[in-house]
Amino acid sequence: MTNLIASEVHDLLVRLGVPAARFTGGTLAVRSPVTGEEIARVVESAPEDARRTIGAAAEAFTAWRRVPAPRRGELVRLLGEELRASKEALGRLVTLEVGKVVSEGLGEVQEMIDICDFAVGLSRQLYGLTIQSERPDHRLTEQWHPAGVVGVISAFNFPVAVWSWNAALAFVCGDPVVWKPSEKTPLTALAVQALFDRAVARFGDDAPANLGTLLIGGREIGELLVDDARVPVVSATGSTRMGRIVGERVARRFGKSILELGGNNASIVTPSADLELTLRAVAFGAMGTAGQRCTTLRRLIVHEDVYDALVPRLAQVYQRISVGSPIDSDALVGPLIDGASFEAMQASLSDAKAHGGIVHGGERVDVNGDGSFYARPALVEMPGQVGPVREETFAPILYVLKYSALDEAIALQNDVPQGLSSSIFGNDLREIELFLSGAGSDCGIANVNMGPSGAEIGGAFGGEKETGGGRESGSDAWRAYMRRQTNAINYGRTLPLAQGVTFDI
Ligand code: UN1
Repeated sequence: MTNLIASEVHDLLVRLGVPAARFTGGTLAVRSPVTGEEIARVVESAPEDARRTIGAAAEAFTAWRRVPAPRRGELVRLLGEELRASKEALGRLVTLEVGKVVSEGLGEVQEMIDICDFAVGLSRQLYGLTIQSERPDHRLTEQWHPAGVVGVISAFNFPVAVWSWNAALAFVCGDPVVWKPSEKTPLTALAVQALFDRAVARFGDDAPANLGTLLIGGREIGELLVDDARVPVVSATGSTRMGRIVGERVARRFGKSILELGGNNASIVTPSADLELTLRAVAFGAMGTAGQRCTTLRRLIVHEDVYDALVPRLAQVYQRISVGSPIDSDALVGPLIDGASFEAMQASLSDAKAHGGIVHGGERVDVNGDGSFYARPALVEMPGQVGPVREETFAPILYVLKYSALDEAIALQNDVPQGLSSSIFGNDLREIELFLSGAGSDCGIANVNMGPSGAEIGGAFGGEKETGGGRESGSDAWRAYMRRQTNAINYGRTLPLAQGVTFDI
């Protein structure tokens, strides 16, 4: 087993076009969570090289912003083609580097393809407004111009899709991208970079050199992007702790940040819910990706009338859900990313017990020996929203709370520091609409009769409060990658001033 993963990873990387020198003999050791074995040693970016890369991106901007947006869309179309052609290989690499089960590894690449398609269409739709002027013979309008270099800092759990949500939009918007992936997942990033380079080569000469580049390294490399005034937009995905630092530092130099941080997502199960559908949705939402999505369902708020019909059945599902290797079993739950993640899970479970929680599951499952960390997902019945229930632990823990009135459930759902995603299960129109109203969920995403995870790319993705407020992906999220310019045009022969001001010289 041990050498098999490493050699498959090497074969895949070479097949995807990554030179072997990039991932052998470097200083950054990469481990597969599937077995814990070391699978590569990636060459890291020196700070001086990183600064040069940022400078080169700024140089690329001066050319790329002049390429018409629909033509820029053609590059993203070619990137989508490369991703389609390499979906199996890249999806497999996601599975090997992150431990996602096969369908989720492939799903991640599909998400990349989808955002490319979206961005291609968008490249002809970067609309501004026409505004009625108060002055005669005047026209008032706004247009959107490219913003400049976009720095993308991404997390291990969606090692490639998050780049694509940002990059596909940034490229059509006229911006170069410098990407700093998680140091836990540089291999999938190298593969995507190779696919992007291929798309650029097919695209032709009007793509400047260094339009999309990669920085490999830890925190200090990310900080270079955060602090560099040549990077007007920084998009960062990860913990709230990280986002607070990034947001403050980018703001200090008046850059803009797009922050997609922690989630503590809840679902409310009302008395009118279809419990079969709810059971399946909760299982996927809470245990899919081994609880390592920022949209993972972490709190289940169940009405007292359906609690006994739902929660014991859910506990049974937790007991029998398959936990195992994503490469040689059909298990639905793969490994946690590393030992630190398993320890954080155990610490939260102990804390939950200390606060009166009843824990089902959560124990370590031996799948591939000591170096890998598989855990049975945990279902924790809690007496109240206390202790770890208010925090995001990036592991499969679902806290269950009971409620009796919907107002109370909505208040519980909102009473956490995070505000990413949420959902409600039910068929009572009044309850559903209240949940979706301004007095309902305070999250960036609010779903009905499905869990909080698994968003499509067509909608804006992101959340409020400690989730950071950024929006990525669909809807009008593209605006964050451009700068708005308001234009007032006088086509008359006189000079009427706004607000009736006179100034006769
Ligand atoms: C994340 O967990 O960082 O909505 C992103 C979802 C996915 C994206 C998750 N489309 O679950």
